[in-house]
Amino acid sequence: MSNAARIAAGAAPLAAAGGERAAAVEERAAATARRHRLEVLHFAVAVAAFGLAAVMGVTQSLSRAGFEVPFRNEAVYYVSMTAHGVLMAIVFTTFFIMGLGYLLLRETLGRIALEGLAWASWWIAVIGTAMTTAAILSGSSTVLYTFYPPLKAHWSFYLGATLVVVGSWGFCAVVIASYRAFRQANPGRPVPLAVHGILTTVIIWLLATTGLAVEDLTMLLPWSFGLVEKIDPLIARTWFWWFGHPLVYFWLLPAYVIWYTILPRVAGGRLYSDQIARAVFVMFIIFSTPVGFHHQFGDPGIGSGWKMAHTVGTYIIIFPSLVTAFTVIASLETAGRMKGARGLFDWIGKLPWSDPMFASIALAMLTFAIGGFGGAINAAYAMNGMVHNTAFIQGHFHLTVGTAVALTFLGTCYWLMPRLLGRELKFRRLAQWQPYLWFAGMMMFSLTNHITGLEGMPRRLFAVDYQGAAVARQWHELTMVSAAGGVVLFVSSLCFLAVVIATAFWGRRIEPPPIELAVPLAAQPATRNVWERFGLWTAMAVVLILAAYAYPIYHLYAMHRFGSIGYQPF
Ligand code: HAS
Ligand code: CU1
Repeated sequence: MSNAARIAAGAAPLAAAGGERAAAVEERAAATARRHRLEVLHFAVAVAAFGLAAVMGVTQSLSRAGFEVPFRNEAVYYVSMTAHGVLMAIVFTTFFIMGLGYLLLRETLGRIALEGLAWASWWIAVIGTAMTTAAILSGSSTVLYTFYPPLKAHWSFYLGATLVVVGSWGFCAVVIASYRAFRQANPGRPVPLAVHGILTTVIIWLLATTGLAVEDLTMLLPWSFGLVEKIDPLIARTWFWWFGHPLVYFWLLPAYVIWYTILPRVAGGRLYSDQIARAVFVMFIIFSTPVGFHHQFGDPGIGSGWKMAHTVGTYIIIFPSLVTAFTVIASLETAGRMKGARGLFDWIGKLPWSDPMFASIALAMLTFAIGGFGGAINAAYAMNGMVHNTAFIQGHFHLTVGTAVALTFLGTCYWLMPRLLGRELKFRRLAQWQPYLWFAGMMMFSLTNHITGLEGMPRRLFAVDYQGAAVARQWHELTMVSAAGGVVLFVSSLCFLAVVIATAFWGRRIEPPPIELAVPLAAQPATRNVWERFGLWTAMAVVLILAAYAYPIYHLYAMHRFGSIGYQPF
């Protein structure tokens, strides 16, 4: 129809209609972005922390291999490593997880309870992050991300970290309040799976951070303020690992939420089983905390029987991840079959490998299969003696938190941006390449670290040449490969940052696609069942934690303690 004919028929001219449509899309995109401001600001902090930490990561891997990067010396290396660990492992992850949690509450429950508290918590966590980062970069707090005493940081480091945790507790309160509001409004109805998973994450985080709070409030803060002169490193480490192990599931479970509730849909299939997923989350509540001694096999003062008990717990906590492997692979198989695959393995080829989110998560999962296997090695008392404090461990955690979790989060950003900002992804090609680069870089980086670790190379090492010592010669070539891996990872990070920044500021406005979660293969039960007895599961977790920790901790406090003054090596 020509414009004249359209006008005669009472319709708007084409150009005007197109313009109106574009304006309407623009308006809807802007409204979506306004609606998701809280989540977007959380993701923005996460991405900023990631970017800063990525720069540090590449300089460290080069420095370790002996390359003369700018400002290279021991002090700068350890400042950089502290910042890299804190920004990647704590800030990037925690802000991403909080943003994801708020988004899933808003989308699946319709609203977030206590949104004012959510905003206040964001501010508190941002201020805490700024304090801690400033303390690290000033050089006064070179304590690495585990901040073991007697290494001593400036009080602002500990206070800033405390504020980040306080902010995360605000997030926990919001999740719990939203869940309670849902239950009141929907008696008997099960909560959506995504919220089930986020609530589980929050319960684990609250159980975990109790240990950190004790370490911080009774030991690190008074010591750093000068109120006490000495600190007991062993007791501090014990409280730290009460926190530090379940911390890894605080990172992992939001990734599992994505694998269970978003990935099957992105792949074009169904979630294999909603009920198995819920059971998996419950197992994590019960078993993820009472296992911390697997980080302390080498520590004196803790009985070997207790270490054995925590080892058993560690092997139990592997089980829900094996079940997850089964369930997500089965879900992906449904996707391939729905697209016509008939053979044993041809469904794999039918998966959307050029979709940046799918590729990120599929590669994250493949990586986790290796990292999880390494975890089982770490957890064996005798084998741990071989790998503890060696490069094997940094290999392990770059596969787990550094890829299974981080690459899942990066891939999810590609999926989120059009939906939260109403903007089309810029540089789609880069987004498609980025996960593959990450995977390749991480294999070069981490597998070599596993091997050099077995050859005895310590972790957290400024330079691997040991000033020409013979033992260091066998590490040399593999460390070069590892450094090259660091460079590939950095290129991958730059691709990610380019896509995300360009999309956020200059992406074309589009109609925001709907946020749709995976549908399970079999209909899920219409009423709440045993998996939703969160009170019961938490009570069981508390009993197990007390059984695993009460006596060993009592014993540590009852022993004669000498304590140590603080050290600031640089
Ligand atoms: Fe660990 C040390 C044991 C999991 C992180 N771990 C660390 C440290 C970090 C860390 C950061 O027992 C260093 C701490 C430090 O600085 O000192 N870890 C385990 C065990 C598991 C485990 C048993 N770790 C994780 C996760 C982490 C993480 C998850 C972060 C997110 N870890 C240890 C021990 C130490 C340790 C010791 C202390 C070592 C020492 O001496 O210092 C288990 O939870 C792992 C179970 C996982 C699996 C894998 C399941 C696979 C899945 C994917 C399958 C899908 C596929 C899809 C293959 C059994 C779910 C492919 C198909 C397609 C078509 C795509
Ligand atoms: Cu652990």
